[in-house]
Amino acid sequence: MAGNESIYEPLTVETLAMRLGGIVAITDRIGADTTKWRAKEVGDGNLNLVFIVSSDTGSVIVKQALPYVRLVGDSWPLPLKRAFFENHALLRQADRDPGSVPEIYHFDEAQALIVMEFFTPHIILRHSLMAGTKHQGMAAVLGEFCARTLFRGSDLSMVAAARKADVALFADNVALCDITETLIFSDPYFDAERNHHTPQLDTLVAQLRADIDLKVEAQHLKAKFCNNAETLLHGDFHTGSIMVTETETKIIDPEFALYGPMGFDIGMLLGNFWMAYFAQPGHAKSHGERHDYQTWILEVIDEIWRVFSAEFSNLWRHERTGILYERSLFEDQGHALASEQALAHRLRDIWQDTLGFAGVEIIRRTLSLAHIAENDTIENEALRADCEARGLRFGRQLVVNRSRMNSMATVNDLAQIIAAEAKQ
Ligand code: SR1
Ligand code: MG
Repeated sequence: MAGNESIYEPLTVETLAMRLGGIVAITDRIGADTTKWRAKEVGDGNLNLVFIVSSDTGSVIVKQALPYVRLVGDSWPLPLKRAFFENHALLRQADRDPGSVPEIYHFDEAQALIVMEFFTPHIILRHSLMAGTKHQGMAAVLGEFCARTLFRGSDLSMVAAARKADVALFADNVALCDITETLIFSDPYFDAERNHHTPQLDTLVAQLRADIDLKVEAQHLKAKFCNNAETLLHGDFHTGSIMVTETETKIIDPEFALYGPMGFDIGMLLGNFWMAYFAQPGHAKSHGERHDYQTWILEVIDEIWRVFSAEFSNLWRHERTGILYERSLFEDQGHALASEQALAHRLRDIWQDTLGFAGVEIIRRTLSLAHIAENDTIENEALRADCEARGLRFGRQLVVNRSRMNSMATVNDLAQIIAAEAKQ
């Protein structure tokens, strides 16, 4: 049984029932008769083993970290402790935005293993974006999740001692932070060993790597990421970390959790929606077939930002109990308007960071190690390169010109202009 073992051993479909059959948190849900258990390994992410374990009475997810990066193999070792950070992040997210993340049934640190709620019939959002499926209420869930977790994990809300202890706890998530620091902020900007890109992009890639303004701004964003322990971030909030049905949206996989700048999670999220937008022609059955769906994606982006801003503002007005912008300095002095002014300033900073982080996310998902299925599954290389090139041109604009972009309407207009440009 995993709970009694001290030596880490990866699970297999064959050994799982024997090793986990005594864990009450599992048997309570799927029964103690392990001969009735069915285990299937379904991990399609870059790092871990993920099993769906089911019986006639229920199902659970068993997620286990591997001691290396699954995408690359054992030549890239990775600490098992990421399961510990995922467990802690899920507990905090569940507290800050109830119902948004899977419930944890069991955690085994030695085995780097989390047993958690299985969301079914949900699918990974990225697959849904390729299929052209719309989801009611998704944007609101995502905007609220960002506002609640970012606000409630910061000095705007938390007791200072608790937040400082938490910063110290998550500061140890060094290896996963290093992946982000390297793959997102550095590798795309030079010919790094693990990089790869669609060959037709060679000329554009060379231009981007020679683009000094882009490189400097990307490094400013890296400095923001490394130097601003503002709030507990999900840390890898892309459309592969979201599960959906037509009406329900859930957030999974916060193993990259760290204290970082407010705009990072929303930036990564919006960057992935914009990439899905540019990839749509690669999934259309006929010319223009995905126009309506592309419009829907832009509306989702707009709504996520609107809901985020509204909920963040609501929390600012009603839950500002931390050491920043204390009510004793503002509302209690009759300076409620000054509090609104400070809120507007904070939202403006988050807005600009969001655009910048979205831009570097788009660029890294095209030039660095880890790409996105929306582009990778476009078999026609020339068409894939065209979709990716539009994303790259848009991403570059976000990074370099973010301080001159004042509304989501302007940014989505820019996306539409770039999508409509003649093929280059
Ligand atoms: C080596 S891990 C590559 C990427 O996969 C994860 O989902 C993160 O996005 C990471 O950057
Ligand atoms: Mg993941």
